[in-house]
Amino acid sequence: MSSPPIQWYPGHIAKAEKALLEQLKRVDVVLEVRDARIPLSTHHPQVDQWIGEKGRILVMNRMDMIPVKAKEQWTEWFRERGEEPLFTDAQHGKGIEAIAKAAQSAGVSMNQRRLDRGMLIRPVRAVVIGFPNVGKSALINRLLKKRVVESARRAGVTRQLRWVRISDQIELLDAPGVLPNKLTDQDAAIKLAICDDIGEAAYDNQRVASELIELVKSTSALEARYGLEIGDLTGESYLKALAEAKYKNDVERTARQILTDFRKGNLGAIALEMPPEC
Ligand SMILES: Nc1nc2c(ncn2[C@@H]2O[C@H](COP(=O)(O)OP(=O)(O)OP(=O)(O)O)[C@@H](O)[C@H]2O)c(=O)[nH]1
Ligand SMILES: [Mg+2]
Repeated sequence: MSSPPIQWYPGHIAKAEKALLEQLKRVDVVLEVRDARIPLSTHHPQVDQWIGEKGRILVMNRMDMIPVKAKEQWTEWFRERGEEPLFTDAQHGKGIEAIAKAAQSAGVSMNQRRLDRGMLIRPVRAVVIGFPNVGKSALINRLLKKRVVESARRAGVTRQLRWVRISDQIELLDAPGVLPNKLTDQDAAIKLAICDDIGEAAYDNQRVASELIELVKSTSALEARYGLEIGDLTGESYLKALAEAKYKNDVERTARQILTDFRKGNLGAIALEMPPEC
Protein backbone atom coordinates (compact mmCIF):
# COMPACT_ATOMS: atom_id res chain seq x y z
CA MET A 1 0.00 0.00 0.00
CA SER A 2 1.26 3.46 -0.78
CA SER A 3 0.95 5.59 2.31
CA PRO A 4 3.86 7.69 3.52
CA PRO A 5 6.37 6.10 5.91
CA ILE A 6 5.47 6.17 9.59
CA GLN A 7 7.55 8.67 11.54
CA TRP A 8 6.95 9.94 15.06
CA TYR A 9 9.40 11.97 17.06
CA PRO A 10 7.49 14.70 18.88
CA GLY A 11 9.30 17.55 20.63
CA HIS A 12 8.52 16.27 24.09
CA ILE A 13 10.29 13.00 23.34
CA ALA A 14 13.39 14.76 22.05
CA LYS A 15 13.40 16.81 25.26
CA ALA A 16 12.76 13.75 27.40
CA GLU A 17 15.69 11.95 25.84
CA LYS A 18 18.01 14.83 26.67
CA ALA A 19 16.81 14.96 30.27
CA LEU A 20 17.11 11.20 30.54
CA LEU A 21 20.70 11.19 29.33
CA GLU A 22 21.50 13.83 31.97
CA GLN A 23 20.03 11.69 34.74
CA LEU A 24 21.66 8.49 33.50
CA LYS A 25 24.94 9.51 35.09
CA ARG A 26 23.33 9.16 38.51
CA VAL A 27 21.82 5.76 37.81
CA ASP A 28 23.16 2.31 38.79
CA VAL A 29 20.63 0.03 37.13
CA VAL A 30 18.47 0.28 34.03
CA LEU A 31 15.15 -1.50 33.79
CA GLU A 32 14.68 -1.87 30.08
CA VAL A 33 10.96 -2.37 29.52
CA ARG A 34 9.70 -3.91 26.29
CA ASP A 35 6.27 -4.83 25.00
CA ALA A 36 6.03 -8.65 25.12
CA ARG A 37 3.87 -8.61 21.98
CA ILE A 38 6.77 -7.07 20.04
CA PRO A 39 10.03 -7.63 21.96
CA LEU A 40 12.25 -6.83 18.98
CA SER A 41 10.39 -3.80 17.68
CA THR A 42 10.47 -2.24 21.16
CA HIS A 43 14.23 -2.63 21.43
CA HIS A 44 15.70 0.84 21.30
CA PRO A 45 18.91 0.71 19.23
CA GLN A 46 20.74 3.08 21.55
CA VAL A 47 19.79 1.53 24.84
CA ASP A 48 22.83 -0.77 25.07
CA GLN A 49 25.10 2.22 24.69
CA TRP A 50 23.16 4.13 27.36
CA ILE A 51 23.38 1.22 29.77
CA GLY A 52 27.14 0.82 29.29
CA GLU A 53 28.58 -0.68 32.45
CA LYS A 54 25.41 -0.29 34.51
CA GLY A 55 23.30 -3.20 35.58
CA ARG A 56 20.43 -4.12 33.29
CA ILE A 57 17.12 -5.76 34.02
CA LEU A 58 15.25 -6.86 30.92
CA VAL A 59 11.51 -6.54 31.51
CA MET A 60 8.92 -7.96 29.11
CA ASN A 61 5.71 -6.27 30.10
CA ARG A 62 2.15 -7.10 28.94
CA MET A 63 2.76 -10.82 29.33
CA ASP A 64 -1.00 -11.24 29.78
CA MET A 65 -1.40 -10.23 26.14
CA ILE A 66 0.63 -13.08 24.63
CA PRO A 67 0.13 -16.86 24.77
CA VAL A 68 2.15 -18.79 27.37
CA LYS A 69 3.85 -20.67 24.55
CA ALA A 70 5.21 -17.44 23.07
CA LYS A 71 6.50 -16.42 26.46
CA GLU A 72 8.36 -19.71 26.79
CA GLN A 73 9.87 -19.42 23.32
CA TRP A 74 11.06 -15.88 23.96
CA THR A 75 12.55 -16.88 27.30
CA GLU A 76 14.51 -19.63 25.59
CA TRP A 77 15.61 -17.32 22.78
CA PHE A 78 16.87 -14.64 25.15
CA ARG A 79 18.60 -17.21 27.37
CA GLU A 80 20.46 -18.56 24.37
CA ARG A 81 21.79 -15.05 24.02
CA GLY A 82 22.83 -14.85 27.66
CA GLU A 83 19.93 -12.64 28.73
CA GLU A 84 17.27 -13.33 31.34
CA PRO A 85 13.95 -11.72 30.46
CA LEU A 86 11.58 -11.08 33.37
CA PHE A 87 7.96 -11.16 32.27
CA THR A 88 5.47 -8.90 33.97
CA ASP A 89 1.85 -7.88 33.78
CA ALA A 90 1.86 -4.43 35.32
CA GLN A 91 -1.88 -4.12 34.80
CA HIS A 92 -2.68 -6.96 37.17
CA GLY A 93 0.51 -6.93 39.24
CA LYS A 94 2.11 -10.19 38.06
CA GLY A 95 5.85 -10.86 38.07
CA ILE A 96 6.56 -7.66 40.01
CA GLU A 97 8.32 -9.30 42.93
CA ALA A 98 11.09 -10.66 40.69
CA ILE A 99 11.78 -7.15 39.40
CA ALA A 100 12.04 -5.73 42.91
CA LYS A 101 14.40 -8.55 43.86
CA ALA A 102 16.61 -8.05 40.82
CA ALA A 103 16.87 -4.31 41.51
CA GLN A 104 17.62 -4.98 45.15
CA SER A 105 20.39 -7.44 44.42
CA ALA A 106 21.92 -4.98 41.95
CA GLY A 107 21.94 -2.58 44.89
CA VAL A 108 23.71 -5.06 47.13
CA SER A 109 26.62 -5.45 44.71
CA MET A 110 26.72 -1.69 44.09
CA ASN A 111 26.97 -1.03 47.84
CA GLN A 112 29.60 -3.69 48.28
CA ARG A 113 31.74 -1.86 45.76
CA ARG A 114 31.11 1.42 47.61
CA LEU A 115 32.08 -0.13 50.95
CA ASP A 116 35.24 -1.57 49.38
CA ARG A 117 36.16 1.95 48.37
CA GLY A 118 35.39 3.34 51.84
CA MET A 119 32.15 5.05 50.74
CA LEU A 120 28.81 5.07 52.50
CA ILE A 121 26.06 2.79 51.33
CA ARG A 122 23.02 4.35 49.67
CA PRO A 123 19.82 3.19 47.96
CA VAL A 124 20.25 1.74 44.47
CA ARG A 125 19.12 4.14 41.77
CA ALA A 126 17.24 2.58 38.90
CA VAL A 127 15.60 4.07 35.84
CA VAL A 128 12.79 2.68 33.75
CA ILE A 129 13.54 3.04 30.04
CA GLY A 130 11.38 1.97 27.15
CA PHE A 131 9.23 2.97 24.22
CA PRO A 132 6.13 5.07 24.89
CA ASN A 133 3.12 3.23 26.34
CA VAL A 134 4.88 -0.07 27.09
CA GLY A 135 3.80 0.19 30.74
CA LYS A 136 6.74 1.84 32.51
CA SER A 137 4.62 3.96 34.83
CA ALA A 138 2.20 1.11 35.54
CA LEU A 139 5.20 -0.99 36.55
CA ILE A 140 6.43 1.69 38.94
CA ASN A 141 2.99 2.01 40.49
CA ARG A 142 2.97 -1.75 41.00
CA LEU A 143 6.43 -1.76 42.54
CA LEU A 144 5.23 0.91 44.95
CA LYS A 145 1.91 -0.81 45.52
CA LYS A 146 0.12 2.47 44.93
CA ARG A 147 -0.59 4.88 42.13
CA VAL A 148 2.04 7.58 42.29
CA VAL A 149 2.76 8.29 38.64
CA GLU A 150 0.28 8.78 35.86
CA SER A 151 -0.34 5.81 33.62
CA ALA A 152 -2.91 5.71 30.81
CA ARG A 153 -3.87 4.15 27.49
CA ARG A 154 -2.01 6.64 25.30
CA ALA A 155 1.55 7.04 24.09
CA GLY A 156 3.36 9.96 25.69
CA VAL A 157 1.63 10.17 29.07
CA THR A 158 4.75 10.69 31.17
CA ARG A 159 6.26 14.04 30.23
CA GLN A 160 8.63 14.71 33.11
CA LEU A 161 11.30 12.62 34.72
CA ARG A 162 10.40 11.85 38.27
CA TRP A 163 12.24 10.08 41.08
CA VAL A 164 10.21 7.91 43.43
CA ARG A 165 11.42 6.02 46.48
CA ILE A 166 10.33 2.40 46.29
CA SER A 167 11.86 1.33 49.60
CA ASP A 168 14.84 2.14 51.80
CA GLN A 169 16.91 0.28 49.26
CA ILE A 170 15.55 1.38 45.91
CA GLU A 171 14.97 4.72 44.21
CA LEU A 172 13.36 4.62 40.82
CA LEU A 173 13.22 7.20 38.06
CA ASP A 174 10.10 7.23 35.89
CA ALA A 175 11.06 8.49 32.46
CA PRO A 176 8.91 9.40 29.48
CA GLY A 177 8.96 6.91 26.64
CA VAL A 178 11.82 7.26 24.20
CA LEU A 179 12.15 6.10 20.63
CA PRO A 180 14.64 6.48 17.81
CA ASN A 181 14.39 9.83 16.02
CA LYS A 182 13.98 7.97 12.77
CA LEU A 183 11.98 4.78 12.36
CA THR A 184 14.09 3.11 9.69
CA ASP A 185 12.44 -0.29 10.01
CA GLN A 186 8.91 0.27 8.73
CA ASP A 187 7.72 -3.23 9.64
CA ALA A 188 8.64 -2.40 13.21
CA ALA A 189 6.99 1.03 12.91
CA ILE A 190 3.72 -0.61 11.86
CA LYS A 191 3.82 -2.92 14.86
CA LEU A 192 4.49 0.04 17.13
CA ALA A 193 1.42 1.71 15.63
CA ILE A 194 -0.68 -1.43 16.06
CA CYS A 195 0.34 -1.67 19.71
CA ASP A 196 -0.40 2.01 20.31
CA ASP A 197 3.22 2.71 21.16
CA ILE A 198 3.41 5.79 18.92
CA GLY A 199 1.03 8.74 18.54
CA GLU A 200 -1.91 8.13 16.25
CA ALA A 201 -1.32 11.26 14.21
CA ALA A 202 1.70 9.45 12.75
CA TYR A 203 -0.15 6.81 10.76
CA ASP A 204 -3.13 5.84 8.70
CA ASN A 205 -5.56 3.66 10.68
CA GLN A 206 -6.77 1.73 7.64
CA ARG A 207 -3.29 0.80 6.55
CA VAL A 208 -2.25 -0.20 10.05
CA ALA A 209 -5.44 -2.20 10.63
CA SER A 210 -4.90 -4.00 7.30
CA GLU A 211 -1.40 -4.95 8.41
CA LEU A 212 -2.73 -6.15 11.76
CA ILE A 213 -5.22 -8.36 9.93
CA GLU A 214 -2.37 -9.82 7.87
CA LEU A 215 -0.39 -10.52 11.04
CA VAL A 216 -3.21 -12.33 12.83
CA LYS A 217 -4.67 -14.00 9.76
CA SER A 218 -3.36 -17.43 10.67
CA THR A 219 -5.16 -17.43 14.03
CA SER A 220 -8.92 -17.78 14.41
CA ALA A 221 -9.11 -14.48 16.32
CA LEU A 222 -10.84 -12.46 13.61
CA GLU A 223 -13.47 -15.00 12.83
CA ALA A 224 -14.13 -15.58 16.53
CA ARG A 225 -14.57 -11.87 17.18
CA TYR A 226 -16.41 -10.69 14.07
CA GLY A 227 -17.99 -13.84 12.71
CA LEU A 228 -16.46 -13.21 9.32
CA GLU A 229 -14.04 -15.72 7.84
CA ILE A 230 -10.87 -14.37 6.23
CA GLY A 231 -10.24 -17.19 3.79
CA ASP A 232 -7.69 -15.99 1.27
CA LEU A 233 -8.59 -12.30 1.49
CA THR A 234 -5.81 -9.76 1.95
CA GLY A 235 -5.86 -7.58 5.04
CA GLU A 236 -7.18 -4.67 3.03
CA SER A 237 -9.98 -6.70 1.43
CA TYR A 238 -10.97 -8.20 4.76
CA LEU A 239 -11.20 -4.73 6.26
CA LYS A 240 -13.53 -3.66 3.44
CA ALA A 241 -15.60 -6.83 3.64
CA LEU A 242 -16.01 -6.41 7.39
CA ALA A 243 -16.98 -2.75 6.97
CA GLU A 244 -19.64 -3.81 4.51
CA ALA A 245 -20.93 -6.67 6.62
CA LYS A 246 -20.98 -4.97 10.01
CA TYR A 247 -20.12 -1.28 9.97
CA LYS A 248 -22.33 0.32 7.29
CA ASN A 249 -19.42 0.38 4.87
CA ASP A 250 -17.49 2.75 7.11
CA VAL A 251 -13.95 1.47 6.56
CA GLU A 252 -12.32 4.02 8.86
CA ARG A 253 -14.59 3.10 11.75
CA THR A 254 -13.96 -0.59 11.11
CA ALA A 255 -10.19 -0.02 11.15
CA ARG A 256 -10.43 1.83 14.46
CA GLN A 257 -12.61 -0.90 15.90
CA ILE A 258 -10.17 -3.67 14.98
CA LEU A 259 -7.22 -1.73 16.39
CA THR A 260 -9.09 -0.97 19.61
CA ASP A 261 -10.15 -4.59 19.96
CA PHE A 262 -6.58 -5.77 19.55
CA ARG A 263 -5.22 -3.18 21.99
CA LYS A 264 -7.81 -4.01 24.62
CA GLY A 265 -7.10 -7.72 24.28
CA ASN A 266 -10.54 -8.44 22.79
CA LEU A 267 -8.95 -10.53 20.06
CA GLY A 268 -7.32 -12.75 22.67
CA ALA A 269 -3.65 -13.23 23.53
CA ILE A 270 -1.61 -12.74 20.35
CA ALA A 271 2.15 -12.45 19.88
CA LEU A 272 2.89 -10.19 16.92
CA GLU A 273 6.52 -11.25 16.95
CA MET A 274 8.09 -14.61 17.55
CA PRO A 275 11.79 -15.38 17.98
CA PRO A 276 13.39 -15.10 14.52
CA GLU A 277 14.27 -18.77 14.03
CA CYS A 278 10.97 -20.20 15.37
N1 LIG B 1 -2.91 -5.62 29.59
C1 LIG B 1 -1.91 -4.92 30.14
N2 LIG B 1 -1.96 -3.57 30.15
C2 LIG B 1 -0.92 -2.88 30.69
C3 LIG B 1 0.20 -3.54 31.23
N3 LIG B 1 1.06 -2.60 31.69
C4 LIG B 1 0.49 -1.41 31.45
N4 LIG B 1 -0.71 -1.56 30.85
C5 LIG B 1 -1.61 -0.49 30.42
O1 LIG B 1 -0.98 0.17 29.35
C6 LIG B 1 -1.25 1.57 29.36
C7 LIG B 1 0.05 2.35 29.32
O2 LIG B 1 0.72 2.23 30.55
P1 LIG B 1 1.71 3.36 31.10
O3 LIG B 1 2.20 2.88 32.41
O4 LIG B 1 1.10 4.72 31.04
O5 LIG B 1 2.88 3.28 30.02
P2 LIG B 1 4.21 4.15 29.94
O6 LIG B 1 5.25 3.25 29.38
O7 LIG B 1 4.50 4.79 31.24
O8 LIG B 1 3.81 5.22 28.84
P3 LIG B 1 4.44 6.69 28.54
O9 LIG B 1 4.56 7.41 29.83
O10 LIG B 1 3.43 7.26 27.61
O11 LIG B 1 5.74 6.45 27.86
C8 LIG B 1 -2.10 1.79 30.63
O12 LIG B 1 -3.44 1.83 30.24
C9 LIG B 1 -1.80 0.58 31.47
O13 LIG B 1 -2.86 0.26 32.35
C10 LIG B 1 0.22 -5.00 31.20
O14 LIG B 1 1.17 -5.66 31.64
N5 LIG B 1 -0.85 -5.61 30.63
MG1 LIG C 1 4.70 6.73 31.72
